[in-house]
Amino acid sequence: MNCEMAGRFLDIAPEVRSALEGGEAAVALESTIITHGMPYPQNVTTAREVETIVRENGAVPATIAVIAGRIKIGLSDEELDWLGTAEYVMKLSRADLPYAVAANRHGATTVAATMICAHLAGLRVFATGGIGGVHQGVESTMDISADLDELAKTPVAVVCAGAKAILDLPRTLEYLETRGVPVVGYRTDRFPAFWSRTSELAIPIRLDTPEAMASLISAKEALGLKGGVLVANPVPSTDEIPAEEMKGFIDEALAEAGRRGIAGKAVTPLLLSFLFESTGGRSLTTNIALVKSNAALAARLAVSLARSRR
Ligand code: PSU
Ligand code: MN
Repeated sequence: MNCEMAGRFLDIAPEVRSALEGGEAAVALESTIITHGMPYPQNVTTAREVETIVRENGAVPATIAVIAGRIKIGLSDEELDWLGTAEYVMKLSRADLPYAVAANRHGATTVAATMICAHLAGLRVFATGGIGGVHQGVESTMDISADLDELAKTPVAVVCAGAKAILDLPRTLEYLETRGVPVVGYRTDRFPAFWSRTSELAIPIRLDTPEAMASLISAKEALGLKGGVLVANPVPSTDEIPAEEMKGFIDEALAEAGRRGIAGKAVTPLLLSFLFESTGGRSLTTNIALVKSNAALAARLAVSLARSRR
């Protein structure tokens, strides 16, 4: 555990604890994707399948959420089921986490909050779908996801399929560079755009194996550089929705959010559910495929990191 004082707020599942104590591979998984990112029942089915994929690739899964103020590192089957349909579950980012803990609330952790909890528990690798980023229209809204600053602060490697293409991707990459976050493309020369394998943007660093990524992470630690690493893994080509095709749907979704005056935390969940409807469920199929692919890569990275520590 990385913080003794925080220990009293954490419930680490026995399987996760023994992996951590034995220096074995473990992968953190977030819960906002379950409560605010996908509809029921696909959310629960996907969460379970993702845990299985992590295991098949040699690591122990640790899905993270806050239940009645307790930070759970690893959820039981019952807890996962409950989360899939529960009401009054907060969407927790860095700013919300201490309140949820102090007030015994239920909360699903975003990328930022999952990174914080993973690090407290001693986990170094985390798989998600797509990180939050700089929103389109940032000039007037100032809406920049806390995920980006977290990547600059907290030493966890986050495996994603890029940033969600509803965002301002060029500014998201610029911001990550400003904050000193290494952005690594896995077997790609382009920054992936979540539902699509490529964007116009060149990837800052390309690496083709989990071992090479583990070496980068170890070098970063040895140099005393704070913060995480972002690993961008393009969605498998069989499941991608090409960017040209996705653009029309995204523009419609953004216009709808504008008409309804949606702001703050509600923006990303609304856009995702609008896209689910307008693409006739295709956006969700792609989202599920990319999360699974990220889970497999994260597990292989965790295995490689664990080996290099021995
Ligand atoms: N990946 C997905 N679906 C999601 C998310 C990630 O495939 O719903 C969530 C993550 O929890 C991420 C959040 O942190 O979306 C971003 O929210 P915001 O833009 O409000 O920071
Ligand atoms: Mn935001």
